Amino acid sequence: MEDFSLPRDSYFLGFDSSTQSLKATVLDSNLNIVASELVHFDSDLPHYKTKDGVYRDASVNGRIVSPTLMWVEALDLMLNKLSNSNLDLGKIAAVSGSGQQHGSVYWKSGSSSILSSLDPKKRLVDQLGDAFSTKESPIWMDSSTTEQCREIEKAVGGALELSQLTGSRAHERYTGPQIRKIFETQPEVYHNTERISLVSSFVASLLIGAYACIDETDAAGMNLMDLRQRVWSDRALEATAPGLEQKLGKLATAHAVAGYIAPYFVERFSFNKDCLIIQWSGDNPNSLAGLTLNTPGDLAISLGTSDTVFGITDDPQPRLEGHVFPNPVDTKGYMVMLVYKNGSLTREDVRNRYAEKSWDNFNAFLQQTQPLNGGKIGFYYNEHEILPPLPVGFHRYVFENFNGDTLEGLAEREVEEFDPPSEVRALIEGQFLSMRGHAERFGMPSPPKRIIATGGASTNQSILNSIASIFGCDVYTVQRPDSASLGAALRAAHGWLCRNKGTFVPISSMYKDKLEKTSLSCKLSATSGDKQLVSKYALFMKKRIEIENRLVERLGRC
Ligand code: ADP
Ligand code: XUL
Repeated sequence: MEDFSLPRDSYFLGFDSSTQSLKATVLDSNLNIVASELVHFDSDLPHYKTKDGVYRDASVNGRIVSPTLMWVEALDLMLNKLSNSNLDLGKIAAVSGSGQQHGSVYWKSGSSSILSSLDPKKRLVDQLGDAFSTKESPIWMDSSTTEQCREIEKAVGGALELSQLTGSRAHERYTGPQIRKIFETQPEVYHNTERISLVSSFVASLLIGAYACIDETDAAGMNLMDLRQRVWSDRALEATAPGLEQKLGKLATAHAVAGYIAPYFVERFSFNKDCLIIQWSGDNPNSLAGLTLNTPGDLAISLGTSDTVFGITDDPQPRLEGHVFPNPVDTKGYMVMLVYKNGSLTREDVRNRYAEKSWDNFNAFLQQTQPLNGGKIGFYYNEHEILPPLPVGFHRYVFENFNGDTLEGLAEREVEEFDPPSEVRALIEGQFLSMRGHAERFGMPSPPKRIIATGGASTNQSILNSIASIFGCDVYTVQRPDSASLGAALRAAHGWLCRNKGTFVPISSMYKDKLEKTSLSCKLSATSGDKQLVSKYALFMKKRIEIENRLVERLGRC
């Protein structure tokens, strides 16, 4: 039998450069976590004055960016933390990482020489201050590019055509529309840019001291790649901006080696010079890897800054809603995903308004209210929502005398406010009923065989219970809620193995038959329970989607 073991006494490091923090997870050769670290942008790097890791630009509607240099300084800080821990960085055989998807970095002409000659006596942040043609990176929360989205869709023959070509219709946060906006509104920035990186390929570039390729999975979040051929699409490139292909560089598969770690890190932090940097990818694709999601009936729900629902399929049907990406851990198949912008930060806001800023109170409210919330339905948007495309605002409705058996003859009434416990339940039921409804409409399994929950809010048992009763299936969690950095560490090991074997090997060969002995194992955290309740929720969900459709007709823009 072929040996797929990893070299003993070696480590595999995975990062996650996300909206609010930079995280790191280190796995040993048995795939057990031996270290983890966190740099929280707002509190560890307060001089950038971000809130939740971002700047919300009050002068331009929907513009949300992050300071590019903050991500660089976070890496400086993280490597200091790791080298001051007990971990021997010299034993790290491979590194990979996750980036928040869609965010982009604009390297100024001439910066490749700065990258290739980093001075190990200085911090990265002190050397890269002049390396970017714009200091602010547009990120996934941005919604300022509606005009560019419509222009791009029109140029390629419509929204559905673009979705079938690239895996998604044009979305405001997607990198293609963001690049087009920079080209249209700041042409000097565009022309002065020699390379555009995603957050994922950006940090990989720092680590190899040269421009890293963009990986095919994260590239599918740009509206620029031909999803089936896995090459830049000429039609999409032309619809976006002139001379773009040379600024993007080449594509690579997620398991490919981006390069060896740059001498800077060998000298400054004592990494081994043979340490491999494996292509970085998006945070959601890496979560899929970290959750070992490989069965088409399984779904993952990630409850981080954004909420996402994703699974895998062999036969994707790109539509106007949802996203299709190449499978990040296999040469075959696809990843399908839905994304909500109003995730954890909106839960925090409702907690702060109605539950005295405490998760304990929030959970007590969930426990003391009944499923179906006495017919109360809420829509809570603190940010312009992606799914459905609705502006900021709260909307509340009540079906009087609702018992969950029938909605025949019942009309909803709009109300100003609920009592605090009902606000909390309306938020949570609303978020997961919307997920269930849209997931079914997108062709995701219903009910799923099981759900694996991850992200910061997956540590909340009351939320997990609600997911189980609304979706009607068991909910599992992994040992730690940061599956994106865990998945990145696992992909680092996978990339190392593929390089060592000289060919692609399935990622599962590393943990087959021993999953339970690794830090990748899942545990049952909430059970599906009452089937009758699941049907009642189906009715409630139908009604919610009807109200949602009316709200979109009245207030939406797509
Ligand atoms: P990201 O990786 O997108 O930056 P995380 O996955 O780290 O986000 O999740 C951070 C979020 O987790 C916080 O914004 C917080 O609201 C949420 N969170 C943490 N603990 C709880 C809890 N007990 N209940 C609900 N949400 C929580
Ligand atoms: C995915 C998306 C978000 C970010 C969050 O399309 O926009 O989930 O990846 O980091």
